[in-house]
Order: sequence, then C-alpha cells, then structure tokens
Amino acid sequence: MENLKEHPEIYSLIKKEEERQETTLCMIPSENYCSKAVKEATASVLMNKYAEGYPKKRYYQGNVFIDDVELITIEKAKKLFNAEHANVQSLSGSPANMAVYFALLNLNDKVLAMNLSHGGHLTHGSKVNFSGKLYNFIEYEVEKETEVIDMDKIRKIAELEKPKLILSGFTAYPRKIDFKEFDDIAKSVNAISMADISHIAGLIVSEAHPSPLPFTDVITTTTHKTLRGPRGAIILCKEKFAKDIDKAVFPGLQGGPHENIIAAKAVCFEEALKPEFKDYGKQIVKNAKALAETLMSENIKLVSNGTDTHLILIDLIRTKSIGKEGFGKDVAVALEEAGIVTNANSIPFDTSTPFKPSGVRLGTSALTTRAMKENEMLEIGKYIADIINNLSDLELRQKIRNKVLNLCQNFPIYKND
Ligand code: DSN
Repeated sequence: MENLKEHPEIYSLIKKEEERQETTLCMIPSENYCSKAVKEATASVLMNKYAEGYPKKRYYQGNVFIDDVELITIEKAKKLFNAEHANVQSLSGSPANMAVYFALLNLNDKVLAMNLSHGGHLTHGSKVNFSGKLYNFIEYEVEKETEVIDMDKIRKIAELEKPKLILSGFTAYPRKIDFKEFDDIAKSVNAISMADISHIAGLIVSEAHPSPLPFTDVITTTTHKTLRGPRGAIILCKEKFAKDIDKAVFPGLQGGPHENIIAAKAVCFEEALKPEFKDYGKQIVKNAKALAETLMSENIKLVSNGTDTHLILIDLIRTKSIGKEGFGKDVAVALEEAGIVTNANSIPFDTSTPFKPSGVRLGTSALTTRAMKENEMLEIGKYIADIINNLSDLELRQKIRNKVLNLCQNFPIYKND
C-alpha cells in the first residue's frame, strides 16, 4: 500500500483495521477473511471499466477482456453450484433479492417467508424494508418448544394462503434446512421456490449442508460469508427465469457492474472448487458443534440446543447467569472488550426490541479460515461462557483479552502467508 501512504488518514485507519482483524477473533457468522488473491482481484484495474449490459452485448466499447472475465465467472458459478443460469452482477445480497422479486413478482404479490426475529432477513418481508412495503409477505416461524421450523405447518400455511413465491434460507437459524421439502411445498401450490443461501453457501459447496440445487427455481447468495469471497452476490436460476432475472438486474436495478468484484468472485469460485475447500466447510461445522457443546456444558442456553451449521445463537434470557431480556448488546460489548467480536441478535419469541435484543449470534467460518480446530473452540467457548457468567467482572475481560491475543498470534490471517 505504498501509494496509499500519501493519504495518511485513510492509510492509518486501514492499518489499524488490519491490526484489529489480526488481533481479535471474528465470530460474526456473516463475516470471513478472503484470500490474498481475492483481495488483489478486487483492487485491480478492472475497477476502471464501465460494462453496462452483459458479455458481448455492452453499451460501452473496450470490453474485450472484461467480457471474458464475466463469462468465466458465470461458468464457474454454474459449475460450483450445479446451476442452469448464473447472474454474477448483483452488488450484494439485498439487491440480489430485490432483483428476484422485481423479476418474478408483481407489486403486492403474496410471498411466504421466515419472520425476521425467528431467523429471516430484512429483505424477507420486514415492514421497514422495501420487501415488506412493496409485497404482501406472510410469515412462518420456528416452534416455541423446539425452536426449529415445522415443515407440516409451513405446508398448511402455503395451502391456505397460496403465495406466489416461497422463500427459504435464513440469517440466524442454526439448524439444517430441508430445501427439498420447501421446493415440494412450492410445487404443490404452484408457487416459485426461492432459497437465499447467503449464510450457508460455503457449507453447501463443501457438502456440509444439503443443496437447494438443481431443483429450486431461484437461489440468491452473497459471496463473502462462508463462501469466503469478495463482498457481493450472485443469482442462480433455472433457464426459464434467466431472461427475467437478467433484465431485472440490468437495466432494471443496476448500472455498470463492478467487474473487479466479478473477477474476485471467479477467484473465490475457483478456490471453492478445490478439494481442500470441502475440508474447510466440513471443519466449520465441526468447530461450531464443538463450540456449542462447550457453551452448553458451561450453562449457556443455545437456541434449538445446538447447531448443524456454522452458526450458534445464544439465548440470554434462558441462560441462568443473565436470566433477563435485552442483554445481547451488553454481552456483545463485554466480549469485544475481551477481543471476541460477535453481534447482538434477536432470538425467537424475543420479548425485547431489535435495538436491545436478548441473544448473541456466533459463527465459526472466520476462525476456521485461521486454521483453528476443535481444541481452540473448547478454549474460546470457555472464554465466552466465563464472560457471560461473570458479566460485571471487568478484570476477567482483560485476562481473557491477553489469552485471545496469544491465540491470534498463533493463528495469523494474512501475516505469515
Ligand atoms: N448482514 C447479514 C448478516 O449478518 O447475516 C445479512 O445480510
């Protein structure tokens, strides 16, 4: 970053952020550390080029190499996910979901999706989001007893409501998703099946979670979570939806695609096609299970009592040492002081507000990228439990901070590559 030194304010903040990432444990389940190759593609001269349109059908000259970049990315996306069609231009997860709705729905059409505080996403029909304002979203939820979705209930809602689209795929749900059953339900009521696999795409391509392909009609995914690529998204679909999806992305919603990011997506897909990525995805789940077991053995209550994925949701209301609603943020702040970066999150049937939620969301994908395994999860699980079970002990946070620093030094992200 020699040239960036001429811009000292930004240079020094980037250096500080680099140091923060190296010296803390990233346990936000939607984050990861991309490879140096992904970073290099992102920072390349492809940044300079306008390429409105699609390969071989551009509105600007000079796209001879850019066309190849995008075509290669499309082919790799199709191969990685076993998809009929891929649009790789979506800027991120929300625009990708927006493009699907714009392509396949009319305003006010009925969509069946998961409630936000039960694990859905803002773009899955939240009232404060364009999705909830423009379309008629009806919701399913997890069961109170098991905190898992009941497919029979979802089928009944679908039969009664006859939605035009049924959406699966979640942002705060620790359990396996039965995409086949979702698709069957959609087919039985003549609805389009859609899966937003943003969180678990890396697990799917590692065969650590069943895939919604090739049977689901439309799939969206971000590329920067468990998939470990650049910040962005893609849309995969059956050939019969391809034209409508492409038209919705451009010219419907977006202008010039970010071809530097598209190249970085190709690098990410190439990395994910390698056999070692399968080991990575499987290790993410092993790590999450080890962490979940440790937390539960230390009397920390987990939503659904465990995990099948990369994600763990702590229920602080039913964790004895807290036992009250609204403590998610306090716990997330305490953990950050100890160098463990998580996020406060609502839990199913949360009695508190989204601004003061009662849960904490954890994930193991970034730590697994650092080559941490089950032993490290046991250690980190104990640190997390100690902090939660002794929330007013400021000295303890500092002691754990030092241990976390040591752990980070032993598992560098970029420094020793
Ligand atoms: N912000 C993402 C997450 O953290 O799950 C979803 O968009």
